[in-house]
Amino acid sequence: MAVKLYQQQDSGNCYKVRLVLAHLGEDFEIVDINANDGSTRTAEYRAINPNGKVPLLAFDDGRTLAESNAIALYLAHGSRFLPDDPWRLAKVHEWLFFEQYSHEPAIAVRRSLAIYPERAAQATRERMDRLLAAGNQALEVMAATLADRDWLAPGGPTVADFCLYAYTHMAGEGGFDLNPFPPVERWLERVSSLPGHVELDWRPG
Ligand SMILES: N[C@@H](CCC(=O)N[C@@H](CS)C(=O)NCC(=O)O)C(=O)O
Repeated sequence: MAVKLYQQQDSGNCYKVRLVLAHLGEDFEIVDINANDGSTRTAEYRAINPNGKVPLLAFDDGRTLAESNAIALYLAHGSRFLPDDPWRLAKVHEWLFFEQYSHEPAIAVRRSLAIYPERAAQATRERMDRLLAAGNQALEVMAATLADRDWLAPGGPTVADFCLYAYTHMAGEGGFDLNPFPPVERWLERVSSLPGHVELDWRPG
């Protein structure tokens, strides 16, 4: 079934989906849409995603799926990147929920405040300090797990690694220093060395 990915190239949430699709070897069509200039908030776009955000996966039978981590879980269903075993699967979910509540809101948001000129006015010193502390705490949690195993969820690489890789590998753009977290640096190297890996293919100008 043909699938379209509505996305913005520099968004880590969208990169997660491209990364999962690349590992699965699935074809897809890209529809670029600017998430910074209001294009995701038009009535036309809200008709397919009422939440007005990217990424969005759209199938040719009219079905749509939003939320990057839900998309990753759906795409990876039945593949080697999503365990059947209930415990290992629960650990994948644990990391994906962590990513959305404790990681992305700090690391991705600080990055967007740092790199998008249109968001600069919102980057107050107090907010940036708070996001730095919260992001470092998330990195500490990852480092503690990765100190004694290779992948976030036990048993091998899963969508948890792909989804957490996205904003962790661009944390430097948000002013985060990964040097104090060697297990995280080694894990980034491991994820990017997997066969089938694709780069973000965008750098701040
Ligand atoms: N929880 C969502 C977050 C998606 C999200 O925040 N997307 C941003 C781009 S990274 C967006 O579309 N922003 C446009 C807007 O909120 O108007 C996910 O994981 O997919």
